[in-house]
Amino acid sequence: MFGEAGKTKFQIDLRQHLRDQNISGNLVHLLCEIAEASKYVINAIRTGDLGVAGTSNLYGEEQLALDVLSDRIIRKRLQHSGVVCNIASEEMEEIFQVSSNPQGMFSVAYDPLDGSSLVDVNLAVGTIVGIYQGCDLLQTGRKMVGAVYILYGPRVSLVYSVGKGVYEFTMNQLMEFTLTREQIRMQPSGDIYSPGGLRKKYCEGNERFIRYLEEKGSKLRYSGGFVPDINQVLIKGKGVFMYPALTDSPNGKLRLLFELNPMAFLIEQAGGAATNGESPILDIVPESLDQRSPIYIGCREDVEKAREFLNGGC
Ligand code: AHM
Ligand code: MG
Repeated sequence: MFGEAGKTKFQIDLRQHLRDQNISGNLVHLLCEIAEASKYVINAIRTGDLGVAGTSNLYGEEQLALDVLSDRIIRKRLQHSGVVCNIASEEMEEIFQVSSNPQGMFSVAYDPLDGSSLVDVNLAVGTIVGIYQGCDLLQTGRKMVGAVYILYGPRVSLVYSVGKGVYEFTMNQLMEFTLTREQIRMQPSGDIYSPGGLRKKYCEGNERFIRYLEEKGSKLRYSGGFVPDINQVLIKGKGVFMYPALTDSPNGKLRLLFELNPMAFLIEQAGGAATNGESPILDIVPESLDQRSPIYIGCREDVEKAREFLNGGC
């Protein structure tokens, strides 16, 4: 029999851990609400219809696409959390203002189910969340007070930072998140690379960076899911992920608010770096909700090398 005092660090659950972190009760509450929402998202992924929106289930009822359903699950939690004023999601065209809480303490930008096109082939997907103080969402990522991702893989893990290092929790059989890694740190450079986009559309600088990585012995590790690909780089502590500018999309594919800023926040907190090729991702001032940017993210020295190869342009 173990009482609370007899718990090892691997039995500490998310709420208890957050309470021990000396952060505001409201932020603890918000992070726990996000974690709760993810339990419904993983349930939807595991049991939901694989069809697209508009298809019917066994009973002839219309099904929602998983990304739409995940968006609703998370938005509802945030909306009723009592601490959020503005919500932006990759699935919504405009900011959702929480009318019951116009002076709320936080605003949240999230991608409810990144990589949703991988669900039909049963590959890992994830939720990505960035948290800002106050009601302004168009701030630099540097101003975030917290970032979280949840990876729905063979296991479900939650990685978060509130600017005090990076922690990983893993869902147990009781669907509780228990602490599995603390103060995750990245090496200065690594031997994994994860390159998004079509290679024939790379610019010369990016192509030379890829050749540099291959020559130094880096292995290609790309799943096509941003969350699992970043998780691999972060947890192994080595490597670099990129989604570069392409000849027909100079801003790449991934979105600053919903995808890049939260990941850049987490990777920087672990001692890594993230750039668009010129400046840190976290220093980009967003002009619109759906702004995209190229990204090079991972070990500090590898990201710096990317910047050298791109030399201010792509
Ligand atoms: P999504 O937001 O529509 O799911 O797209 C984002 C996904 C990322 O998970 C992944 O890094 C990228 O798109 C992969 O794109 P590509 O197939 O062009 O390499
Ligand atoms: Mg996405």
